[in-house]
Amino acid sequence: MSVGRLAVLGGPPEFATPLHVGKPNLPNVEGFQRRLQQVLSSQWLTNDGPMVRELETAAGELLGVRHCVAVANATLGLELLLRTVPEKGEVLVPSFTFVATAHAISLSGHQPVFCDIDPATHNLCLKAVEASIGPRTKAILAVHAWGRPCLVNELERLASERGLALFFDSAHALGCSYGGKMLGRFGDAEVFSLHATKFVHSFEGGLITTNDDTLASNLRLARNFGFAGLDNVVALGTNAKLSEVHAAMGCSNLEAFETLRRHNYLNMATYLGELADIDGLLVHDTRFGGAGNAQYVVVETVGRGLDRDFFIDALHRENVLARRYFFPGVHRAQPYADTDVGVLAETDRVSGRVFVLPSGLAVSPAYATRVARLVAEMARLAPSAGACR
Ligand code: T4K
Repeated sequence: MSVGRLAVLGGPPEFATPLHVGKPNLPNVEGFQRRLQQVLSSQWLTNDGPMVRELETAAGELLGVRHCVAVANATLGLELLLRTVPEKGEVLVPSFTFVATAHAISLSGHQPVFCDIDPATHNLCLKAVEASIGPRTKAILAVHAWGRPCLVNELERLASERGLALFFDSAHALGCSYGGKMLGRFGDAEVFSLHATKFVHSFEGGLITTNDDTLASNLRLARNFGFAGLDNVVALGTNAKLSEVHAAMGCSNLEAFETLRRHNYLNMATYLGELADIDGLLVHDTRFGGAGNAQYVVVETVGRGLDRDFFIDALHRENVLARRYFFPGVHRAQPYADTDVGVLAETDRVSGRVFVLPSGLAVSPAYATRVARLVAEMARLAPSAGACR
């Protein structure tokens, strides 16, 4: 299989219809339709209904964690969690993340303090975190970027020594593991996203997981206006509930977890097989030796001065809608850009180098091969196309 003349050189696009990053997986439509019928027949549509409970139980069992609190989305889940930190102050967080991570901190009344990342892993740099701890620091919110587990043990030790809360933004990390144990049980709590673009989704949705009984019951109150009974409001709360239809989709997709992961692994192997030896490009193996879910295919321009934006432009012309996650780094987005966030040299470097390729059920290994060959051809042509810095 060889690629034709690249669209950037005037050829026709390789794909007739757009290939998205994050096209929703729909592995179990029958299961969803059956559950949808159940929801409609029951006329119980939201407010901690049976489908939400089924989702919480199934996810809790998969992750091996005592409490799983379903919420409307991961952003609200993070916000609710951060609101449980009693005193307002600073929360240490990477800037190399989706903007929701920092916004949740701000919306909960805290202030994000951005720490640089380790360029090899794209996760928080432990030294940077240590150096950023000050008298106003209340918590660390670490992100498992691309589902690659952070330095969990080290962060737990640091947080406990310094009396800080430790939360993980595990939005990317459903089904990923650390030290042979599924993520979900670490720190004080973790938050997973079930957004439509995620590996396992519920249209919109999120899961907060924790082994802390008190925290879990406070979060249940907080997601439902603080109601402890029909007329009994015992805490400040909001509406962060997941509806039954959303939960029905979540349950159906969770049943297909292994199928989805296997498919992502196959695509990842295909991409690596085609691109592992391309000079100047690094493909991150997001299977992480079996600890990852491989939902993101992350490529980095690391040599020959290859220009990441050339790949983005050239791929888009082929109808491959590759993404620049997480460009330009949250510290360069509003409302943070106008504040003094210090120097985040690695974040700036990495966010200027990464592009993400499509995977998931919408992409067969044959499609992945074609996409990879386009990328390889682009890398070959880049110097003559003036796409090297
Ligand atoms: N923390 C981290 C580290 C995160 O990455 C995220 C979310 C969060 C927290 C917050 O989680 P949630 O509150 O969302 O549960 C997407 C997602 O919207 C976002 O959830 C995700 N991270 C982020 C990494 O990616 P974008 O900017 O890619 O745009 P979006 O959602 O419009 O979708 C991208 C492409 O997917 C579109 O071009 C078309 C395709 N698509 C999308 C949808 C929604 C479809 O084909 N069908 C669809 O239904 O944000």
